[in-house]
Amino acid sequence: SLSPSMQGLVDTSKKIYHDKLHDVKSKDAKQAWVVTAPGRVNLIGEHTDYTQGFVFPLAIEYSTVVYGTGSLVINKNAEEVSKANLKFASATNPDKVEQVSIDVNTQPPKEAGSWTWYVAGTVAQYLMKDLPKQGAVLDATFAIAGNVPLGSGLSSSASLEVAVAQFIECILGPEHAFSSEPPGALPAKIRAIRCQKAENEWCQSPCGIMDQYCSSAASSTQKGTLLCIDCRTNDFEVVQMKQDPDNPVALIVANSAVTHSIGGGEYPIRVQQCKEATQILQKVHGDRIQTLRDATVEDVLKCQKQMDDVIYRRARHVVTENARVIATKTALEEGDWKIVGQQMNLSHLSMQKDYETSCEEVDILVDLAQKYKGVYGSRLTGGGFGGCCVTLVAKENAKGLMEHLQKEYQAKVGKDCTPFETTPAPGARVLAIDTF
Ligand code: GAF
Repeated sequence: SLSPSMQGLVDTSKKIYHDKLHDVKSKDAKQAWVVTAPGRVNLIGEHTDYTQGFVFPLAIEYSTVVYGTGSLVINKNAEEVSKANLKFASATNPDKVEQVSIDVNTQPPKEAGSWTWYVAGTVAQYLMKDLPKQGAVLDATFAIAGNVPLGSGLSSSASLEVAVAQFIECILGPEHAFSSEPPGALPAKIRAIRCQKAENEWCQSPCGIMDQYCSSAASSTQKGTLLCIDCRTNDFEVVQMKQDPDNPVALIVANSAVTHSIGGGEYPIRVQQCKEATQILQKVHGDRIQTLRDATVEDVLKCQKQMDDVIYRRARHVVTENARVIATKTALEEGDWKIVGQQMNLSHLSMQKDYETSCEEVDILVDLAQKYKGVYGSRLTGGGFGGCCVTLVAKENAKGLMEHLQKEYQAKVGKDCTPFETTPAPGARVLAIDTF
C-alpha cells in the first residue's frame, strides 16, 4: 500500500493522463505503467562526486511519479533513422501538452532550455544506446506529477530524470532496455550514469552522479538504509542507519526557501576550480593524483604556496570532506551519533569557509539547529547557494526542533522553512501496471 502523498501523486498523474493525453493514438494501448523515483537528502559528502570522491545520501519520500503508455516498433528493413515521439504533460501545468520528437541524430541543445530537455535528454540515452540506428519508433505518452520542492537541493531534477528512465525501460522491456550494456551490468547504476549524462549534455548542468544514483539505486528492500557511493568506481554500499531503541534519532530537513540552480552561476565555477587544484597537485605529486579523490590533506598542504588562496581552500574542502564521509559511515554503522554530528558540523563549516557554497539564510538555519537541545549536528545539504539543511537530532527533541526552526527562521528571515522529518525511502521502482 502506498503512503497518502504517493497515492496523491499517482492519482494526479493518472487523472492528467486520462483527461489530457489519452487520445486516439494511445487508445490502442492495453496497459499503463506507474513508476516513481525519489528525491534525496545528502547526509554528508558535498561537492565530492565530480572529483570521483565519496558521497553518503539517502532517498526521501518526496518523489516524481510518471503514469503513461507507450510502444516500441522495430522495422528492420526501414531506412528511416530511429526516433522517439514523446507526448507528455506535468501537474505543474497540466493544460500544456508537450510534444517532442527526437531521433538518433538529434543534438543536445547548446543553451539551457526548457524543463522538457530533462525528459528528452533522458529518453535520448535509451534511444541512442539500446535501439538500432534505423527502423525503431518509440512512442510514449505520459503524465508527470512530483512533490520534490524545486530548486531546494533535494534533487527534483534527478528524480524526474530517473522516473522517466524507469518508465522508458518499461516500454522497451527486458529485451531492449540495457541491451547495449555488458551482461551483468546493474540497471540501477547504468540508469544513474545515463541520467547524469542527460543532465550534463542536454541541460547544461555539470553535476556529478550522486543525485541520479541515489534516486535510482536506494534500496527498496533494506529499510532504513543510506548509500555510500564511490564516485570513482560508481559502486555503492548499502549502509544501515543503526537505531538504538533506548536512544533513537531523527533526521530533520528544513528549507531556507532560497532557490538555486546548478546549471548557472557558481556550481560550474567550483567544478573548474577543482580541475585547477588537481593540475597543481599533479605538478607537485605526479600522476598518482588523478583527481582530488587521490589527494590527502598533507598533499594539499604541500601545494599551498603554489595555489592561490581560493583554489587551496576549494581543494581542502574536497579532501577533508572525503575523509568525513568515511568517518561518518563507520560512526553511523556503530550508532555513534556524536561523531556523526561532529562530522556534519565540520562539513558545514568547510562549505561555509572553504567551499563557499552556503549563504546567509542557510547559515542562520544551521546555526539555529546546531544550538538546539538534543541536536548532534546540522549542515547544508546538496549543491548549496540556498536550499535545505539536514539535522541529526535525538528523536525526543525532533518535534521541538521543527517548531523552533519554523518560528525562529520566520522571525529572523521572514520565510517559512517547512521542516519535516525524513527516514530513508526506497529508490526508483515500478509501482503498478494498470490494464485498460
Ligand atoms: C548537486 C549535484 F547535482 C550533485 O552532483 C552534487 O555535486 C551536489 O550538488 C553537491 O554535493 O546536487
